Amino acid sequence: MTTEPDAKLIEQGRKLFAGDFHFIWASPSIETLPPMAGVEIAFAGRSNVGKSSLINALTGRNALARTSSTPGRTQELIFFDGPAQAGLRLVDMPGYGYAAASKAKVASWTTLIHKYLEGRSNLARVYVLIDARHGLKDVDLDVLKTLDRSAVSYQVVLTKADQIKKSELEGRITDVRTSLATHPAAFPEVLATSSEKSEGIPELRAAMVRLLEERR
Ligand SMILES: Nc1nc2c(ncn2[C@@H]2O[C@H](COP(=O)(O)OP(=O)(O)OP(=O)(O)O)[C@@H](O)[C@H]2O)c(=O)[nH]1
Ligand SMILES: [Mg+2]
Repeated sequence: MTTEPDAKLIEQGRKLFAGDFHFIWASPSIETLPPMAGVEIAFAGRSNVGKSSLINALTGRNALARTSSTPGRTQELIFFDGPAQAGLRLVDMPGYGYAAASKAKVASWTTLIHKYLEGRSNLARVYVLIDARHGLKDVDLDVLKTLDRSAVSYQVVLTKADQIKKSELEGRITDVRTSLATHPAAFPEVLATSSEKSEGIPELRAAMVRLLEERR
């Protein structure tokens, strides 16, 4: 399903995310981003896909990022800093493709998302979250195109893996991998996660440790 990260990286990931992660900044617009510092990793995806929940699962905190069962919860770019020596910053993004919000709001979020993904030089990785039940949609493909254009490395992470059967999940992973073959900036591997059941969380932490090591 995914390449097995070694035990050492998993342990380093556990330690890194056992440290203190805290809110530092919220940006409603591209003009109000915080000064760049450290390695930034962003979580993008359709509204309600589970971005904020994944950040909470990674950091082991129930309410670091605000979650909600109704879409459109996160309305700004929310920045969280990790332990001081780690130099890691996580960014919870507003969701895209939320049909029930006003046209003006959707347009403003979409512009913010694309502008941020295009032009942030310390943005080291974007995790593009896809609901394991639904797979890639057109709005996701628009975001992948922006990431390909800006050459930001990204990886697809399936969420809510607890909601479908193992066999179905395997099929979904294969489908997404096939679609990613035509995207130059995409990681070929697809990670399956469940924030509810903590599945795939140690592996995702390990992937971020590896990225930090590469950036040092
Ligand atoms: N079963 C299950 N539900 C999940 C999982 N992750 C998130 N959810 C649920 O999905 C809903 C949306 O989660 P959020 O984390 O708020 O989603 P988001 O992507 O941040 O949403 P916006 O900020 O509105 O774009 C909540 O009701 C979560 O409890 C998961 O792994 N499994
Ligand atoms: Mg959110």
